[in-house]
Amino acid sequence: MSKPVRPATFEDWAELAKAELGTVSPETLDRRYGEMEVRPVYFAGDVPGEAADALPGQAPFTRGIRATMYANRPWTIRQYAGFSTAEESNAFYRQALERGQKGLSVAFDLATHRGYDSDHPRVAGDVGKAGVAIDSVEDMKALFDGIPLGNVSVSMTMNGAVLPVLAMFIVAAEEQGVPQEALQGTIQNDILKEFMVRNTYIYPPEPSMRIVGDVMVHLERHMPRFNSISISGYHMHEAGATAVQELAYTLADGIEYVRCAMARGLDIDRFAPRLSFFFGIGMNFFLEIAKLRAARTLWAEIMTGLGAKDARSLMLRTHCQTSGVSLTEQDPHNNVVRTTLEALAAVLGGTQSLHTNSFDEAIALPTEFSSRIARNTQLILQHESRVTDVVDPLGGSYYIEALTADLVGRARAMIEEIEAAGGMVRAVQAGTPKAAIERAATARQAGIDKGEEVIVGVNRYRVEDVENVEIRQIDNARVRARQVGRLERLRTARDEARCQSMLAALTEYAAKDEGNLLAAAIEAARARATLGEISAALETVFGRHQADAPLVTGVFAERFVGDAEFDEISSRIAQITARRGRPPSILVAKMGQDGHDRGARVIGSAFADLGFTVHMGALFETAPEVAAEAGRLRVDAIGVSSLAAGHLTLLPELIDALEAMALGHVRVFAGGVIPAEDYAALREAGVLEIFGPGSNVLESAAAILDHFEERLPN
Ligand code: 3CP
Repeated sequence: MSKPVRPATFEDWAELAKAELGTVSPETLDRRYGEMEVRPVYFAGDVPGEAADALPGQAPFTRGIRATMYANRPWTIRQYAGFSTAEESNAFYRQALERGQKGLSVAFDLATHRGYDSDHPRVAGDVGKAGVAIDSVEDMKALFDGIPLGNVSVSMTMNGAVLPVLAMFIVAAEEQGVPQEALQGTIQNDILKEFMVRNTYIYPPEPSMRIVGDVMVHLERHMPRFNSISISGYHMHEAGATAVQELAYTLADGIEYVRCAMARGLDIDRFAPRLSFFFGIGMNFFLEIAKLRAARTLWAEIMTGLGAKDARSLMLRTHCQTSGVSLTEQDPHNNVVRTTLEALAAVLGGTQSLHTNSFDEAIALPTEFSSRIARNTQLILQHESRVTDVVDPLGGSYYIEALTADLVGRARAMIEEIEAAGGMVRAVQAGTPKAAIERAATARQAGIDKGEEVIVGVNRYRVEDVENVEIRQIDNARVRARQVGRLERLRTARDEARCQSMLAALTEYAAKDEGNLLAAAIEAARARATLGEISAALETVFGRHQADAPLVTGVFAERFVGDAEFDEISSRIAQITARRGRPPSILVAKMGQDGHDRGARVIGSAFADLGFTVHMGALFETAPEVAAEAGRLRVDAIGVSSLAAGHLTLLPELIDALEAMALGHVRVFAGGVIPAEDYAALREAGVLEIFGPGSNVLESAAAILDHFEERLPN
């Protein structure tokens, strides 16, 4: 066949493909990505007309927010880090800056996130574990000791406890001689996604939105170089959202924040240039590139609709992080390859700032070695790969342009639907986005368990006896003791009357709905009120939010219709049920302040589909509370999901509490990010099975059933 003179079309290709495929139809090569379907090849006709004259640096910024992009200045290498005490994290930051990192990004521990001081009884297992413990201005000063806050931009991932943390940061800088006007950085301050997926909220949605607004107002007035919010899709991505969901929910959250600031009387073109975004970048290489291009395109359109005039208000500036969920515990050095691919996608998508994960993050906290490799991944991309030389190098690719347009169309439709139903605050309160993300996550897990989605080293090409990698362990009892001592000294040294009057003012502002809560928190921080005290002063008025979301059901079972292994497990459960007169029952529990509940909820949903009676425990319980709940519900087993390194403290505590309550017959299983070297200690404590990341749900269910069947009467 001679080459056609007109542009080639899909139909031309289909003819050639049919000849190659024989009896198989070319449609079998189509692939499904969530709600989308992609074909195996794209053509000029698939590229929307506007792509041809799109300019980088010009609205709608599909090709990038700057005309020169990385050709002039590469993205910021901004590694998220923090652990143990402020001093240890400070030493880590200083070394990272010396070794090529450009900006800082602070990870706070879960106690801090949830507004508790390190001496609070609810946080014994969490202090200093998944981030750095910060209780007071003194800790914040130690965290940035010797780091010039007027020059280095600092991102802080903080949402629930945004007021005390930002206040303490401002006061620490002030005492370093840097006025708030000169501070540069970003505060996450994105509470809506906390209610959907991340769970480090403190107060209910309404007062939480007031806090978001107060932060935006204060920053607009006093901190012009600080980004007042980092509207985050990352956590949705990690919770299993599809690309369309991540785009739509994130941008719809953005619309709410813009409205919130406008309702406070702020001028859109004054605050909008300081809104920033944060996306997760997974392994679907081209889809992730297109996602960033689509996000920029849509945001420019949305902001124009909301009345923005200044081009800077239309620009979607974003940070990206490679996907933690894509990392595997098995054969962990493969994670370097995964992270490199994801980082390249973020860069080809035009990110402003990037975090690359360390290869050991599915196992434990990063070590110095794994952190260096993660940082070097970006340095190699910047200095060796030449990908920075040309702006938007994939612009004009038939596939990338078609994919971008498809994502724009689908996410736009989803946003319109949310808006028509009253906006994202209402959707979050109704729980619809959370449920939709959970359905997507459960379907994906089923696809992995069935082997339809291949993960090298996990469900294919497994190797046994890979040597253990070195891991970082935090002695959290030591960190806690140190923090407790520091808190005692602080409380003795401060002017108590002044401190208490600042806290009382904060409570009054909260109750009367007047004043700016950030301004009041700054006063309290100056008077050496602690993070826990500032949070409690607000909690008195606002209360603490308790989530209560039903599990999605039927999604897992639907994917396994006719599957022999699924049916066998279901029938084992049916037999147990028949013999005992009730199904095996399990309480899926999270303990401490670890709110990462994606795994727990996917397991809960799948187990319910298999026939278990599943109770989802409340989040943030102590070990004795979980034991008491198990007693009240009369469950046979507890499945503890642990992702924030508290397992060595909390699981033995749970087993002791069960014994003390005469519930020693309740079997305890554990899953999550638990290093293999901790397995022996946990087994010794009485944990019957431990399921690491990447565990197959059906195999896990079968292992649990073995323990049930062992104790059944004949
Ligand atoms: C940039 N600049 C340029 C160019 N590019 N000037 C000339 N030519 C160029 N090509 C200028 C910018 O205008 C800016 O100056 C300065 O250089 C810095 O560039 P930037 O693009 O604004 O980059 P950065 O300061 O790094 O800010 C990036 C964003 C920020 C905007 C995305 O919000 C940010 O740093 N976000 C990070 C969020 C983060 O780290 N989150 C961690 C989540 P001006 O400022 O003067 O304009 S970690 C959560 C992990 C999971 C969990 O929750 O647990």
